Amino acid sequence: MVVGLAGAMLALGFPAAVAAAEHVVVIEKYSFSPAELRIGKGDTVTWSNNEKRVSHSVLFIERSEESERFFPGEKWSRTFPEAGRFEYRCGPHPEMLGVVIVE
Ligand SMILES: [Cu+2]
Repeated sequence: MVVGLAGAMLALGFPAAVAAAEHVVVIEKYSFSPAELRIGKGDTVTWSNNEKRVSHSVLFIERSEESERFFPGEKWSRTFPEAGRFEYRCGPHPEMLGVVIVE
């Protein structure tokens, strides 16, 4: 029986190649939607400010890492190469909370 390379790799437990995905979190009415987002390693999340006049940022609480403030119609993206739980809030509006869970 002849087994192709792909079949042999599957048999050995190699995962099929999966392209990194893009996800969008909409910011509107002072909230992140979805507030909880599960993604895969290597995926990118883009936060899109859909407000009428207020700017926001994305501040990763345990990492002291904050985006620039971005204004209505603007976006900010980050890629997540490592698994983990990334809780964040808006810098200027601490009541705005979200989390990215990288699996
Ligand atoms: Cu904000």
